Amino acid sequence: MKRMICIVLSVLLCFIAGCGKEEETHEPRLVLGFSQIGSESAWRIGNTRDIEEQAVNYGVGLMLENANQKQENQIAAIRRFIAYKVDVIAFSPVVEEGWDNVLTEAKKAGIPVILVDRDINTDIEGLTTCLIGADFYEEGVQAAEYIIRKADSLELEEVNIVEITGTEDSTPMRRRQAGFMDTIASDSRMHVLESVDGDFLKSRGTECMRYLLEKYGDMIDAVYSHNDEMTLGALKEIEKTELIPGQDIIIISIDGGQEAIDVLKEGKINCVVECTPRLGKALMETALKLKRGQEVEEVIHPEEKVFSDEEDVSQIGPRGY
Ligand code: GYE
Repeated sequence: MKRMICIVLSVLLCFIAGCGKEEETHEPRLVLGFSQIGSESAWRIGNTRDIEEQAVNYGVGLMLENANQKQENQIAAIRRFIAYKVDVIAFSPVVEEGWDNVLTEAKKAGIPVILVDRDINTDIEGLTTCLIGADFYEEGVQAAEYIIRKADSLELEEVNIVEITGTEDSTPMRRRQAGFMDTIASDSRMHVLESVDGDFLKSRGTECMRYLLEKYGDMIDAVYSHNDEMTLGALKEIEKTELIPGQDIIIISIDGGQEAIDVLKEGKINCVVECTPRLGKALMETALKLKRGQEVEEVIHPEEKVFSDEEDVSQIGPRGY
């Protein structure tokens, strides 16, 4: 009951905040139900904040629900959005499988669905309208191309890599791994000793690194971690040993949040592939188009950069997440 009151209040507030804008731009008002995965990382918290801010900017009434990493909570949230008859549903699926039933219900109710950040895997056509999120495969390619360049510049004959992966069966985990593996496959110097599941969490990054260091010790030449949180957690563990991160072990991360960029500047991380959480603007514009019955682009990938010790990292500005 309390939650429902909160949702209704926030929708009302968004309407009020958006009213001025509405008159100025003559945009139709709409209610957008958004199911967020959780608060597991700086990326995720930045993404939630951006969506909230852009909803206010665009005069969109936002019903935001945080699923605390659980697919069943996301399914329940989507069902509430359907019952509430929101205009558009958006969600960031924690994993790719298991959405057919609830999305078929949304389709029957005539509510368009936007995928934000992550994708789904389904055999049913037309359950979702579009995807707004990063090209995770390309991020994996970028990470691999960095390690290949690094091996060239250090004239390494062999590179033993350990991989700390994101949430099992999630899109960024699958595609960041695939892009990386496909790219290093043609370089005989590269060996992946082991890939371990760090679930995108800092605490798991520490646990995974402890396990990997116990098992492989100073055989490890490089760590490829699927997000900043796990990288920061792994660093804590490496710093307990004699090994110097950034020198004895090459560290590659993905996301590009402030904390990781600060550590990159200290030289303890070698490369950070950017993944921007700023998807709110594209989300609001797409939701408004759907409400007006206009065509939308099937996939919207934001532009992303790579930050590394190959450039003057002291010049990287504030990240905002
Ligand atoms: O890299 C990670 C987060 O899906 C792109 O999820 C997102 C990932 C991001 O928790 O930090």
